[in-house]
Amino acid sequence: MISIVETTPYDDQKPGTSGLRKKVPVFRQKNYVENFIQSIFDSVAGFRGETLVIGGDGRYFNREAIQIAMRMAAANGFGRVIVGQGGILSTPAASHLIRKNRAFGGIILSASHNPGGPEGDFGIKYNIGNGGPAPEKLTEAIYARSRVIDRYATVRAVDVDLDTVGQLMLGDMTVEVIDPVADYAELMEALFDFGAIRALFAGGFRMAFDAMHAVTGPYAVEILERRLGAPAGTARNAVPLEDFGGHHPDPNLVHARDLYDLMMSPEAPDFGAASDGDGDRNLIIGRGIFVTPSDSLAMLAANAHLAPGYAQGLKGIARSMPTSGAADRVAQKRGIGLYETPTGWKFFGNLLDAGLATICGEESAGTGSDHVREKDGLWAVLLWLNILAARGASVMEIARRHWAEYGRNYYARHDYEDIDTAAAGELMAALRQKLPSLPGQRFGDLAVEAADDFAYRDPVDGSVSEGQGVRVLFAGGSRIVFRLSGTGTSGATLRVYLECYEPDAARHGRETQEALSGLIAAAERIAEISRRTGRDAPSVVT
Ligand code: VG1
Ligand code: CO
Repeated sequence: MISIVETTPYDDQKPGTSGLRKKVPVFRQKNYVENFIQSIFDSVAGFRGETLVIGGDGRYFNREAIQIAMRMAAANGFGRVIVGQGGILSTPAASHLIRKNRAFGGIILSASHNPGGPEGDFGIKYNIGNGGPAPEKLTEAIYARSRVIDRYATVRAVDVDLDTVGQLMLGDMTVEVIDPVADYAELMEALFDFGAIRALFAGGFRMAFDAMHAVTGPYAVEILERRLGAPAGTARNAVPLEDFGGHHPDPNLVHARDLYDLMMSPEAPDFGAASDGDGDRNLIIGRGIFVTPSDSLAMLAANAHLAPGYAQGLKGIARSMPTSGAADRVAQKRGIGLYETPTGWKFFGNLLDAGLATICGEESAGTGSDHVREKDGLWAVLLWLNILAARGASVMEIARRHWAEYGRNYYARHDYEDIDTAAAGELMAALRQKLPSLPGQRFGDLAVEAADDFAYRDPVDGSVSEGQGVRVLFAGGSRIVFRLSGTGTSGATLRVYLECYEPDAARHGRETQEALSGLIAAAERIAEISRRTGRDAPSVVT
């Protein structure tokens, strides 16, 4: 029944910030998926008879990839696969299932916010037994294996029926097709005060949740509408589509523009939110106010104790380096630890496992806690709802009071997408070369105090990750960070992160781009963005 198939390696199966992401036609090459999955199995040991969780964001090619993964799991000796009905599992739901079932690991099929479809993007990510993304040591081992792989194991069998909940056999392996939503919804109910949120909706509170035709649709309908009593239609675009309706399922001000426009209009409901392709990110918009993800992290951390799951307080807060320092001020005031990690959720796992941090976040709209080992879009939305219910205040009031107490970190990210890869590499190399000469230089009112290439030493296992982004730090706490995206699939994407701190409440009503204009000009002069990329403006500002 088991067959060993000869294969030849590909040289481009290097996982990025979050798994291996490529165009669908790349994944469709002969044995491309098989090579990568066998490379995962060859890089971990001790899974005979163990459980593997498999699911994806429902995008084009999801079902085919799942069938391949299940056959290979059976041939490689796994005892059981748990798979979401229809092949659906949001990333945080998969993380929860791995933990709950004490699974050996999980395979998540997703390219997250990247567009889908036959010419769109696809991705494969491996998560370890703690429910979190494979750490760098393991992704490097997988990549090394993929470069020499010469055979893979599979079983010959008809496709598993993914649409019927139930149990069946694939070779000697059990396959359990489960409801993708139930366990996750139960976990949310354990963390938050559903009674208070139900009362909020019963009192006429209105919300718009945009699932962007991605994986969170069924989760949002079940939790917001069925369990919390929000009116039908609160979850919009709630049916997952293989091509996300032709859109990018990226919850930012460009791709979730309709929601933003609604929230800024006179008809705005009380609360607006969206999630991305695989359900691990969130966008939070109050009536008349967009909450930057960095601010959202700080505000959630400052108010988390209002939710039953966090009533004991937080052990610490972790944020990725480019995320603004707003959360640092909350940590400082509470006297708890603040950890600054490289971009990507894989760096939070050790901190959460060791009990050093309870809440983590990234500027890219990822927020989460120790309830799983992934960022979690709906979790953030529900924590906001719990806080709104407990405080009886609007998003606008909560934000204003937060800034008045802690000061405001004006923040924006400017993305230059799909630029020439060589030009992007040269821009970063030139920046790195400039680092020693930057301190002491002035750009308008801004004086450079320090400049470096961020390196991280994991406080738990001592591993070091270098080259994680160029930081230019100015006197007074303003800063610019430059890094290249590790999730794109065509050309390169330059991300420029801009931040300045304003303690004076009288100056908290400024327009963000205006507050950052000095930094925007300095970024151009320091990195020569327009000359090197041929672009005079970013493609996306968030
Ligand atoms: C981006 C974000 C990063 C996030 C990653 C995966 O990475 O900046 O914060 O962890 O996407 O998120 P990069 O390397 O392109 O900057 V997801 O929701 O797209 O899996
Ligand atoms: Co995502």
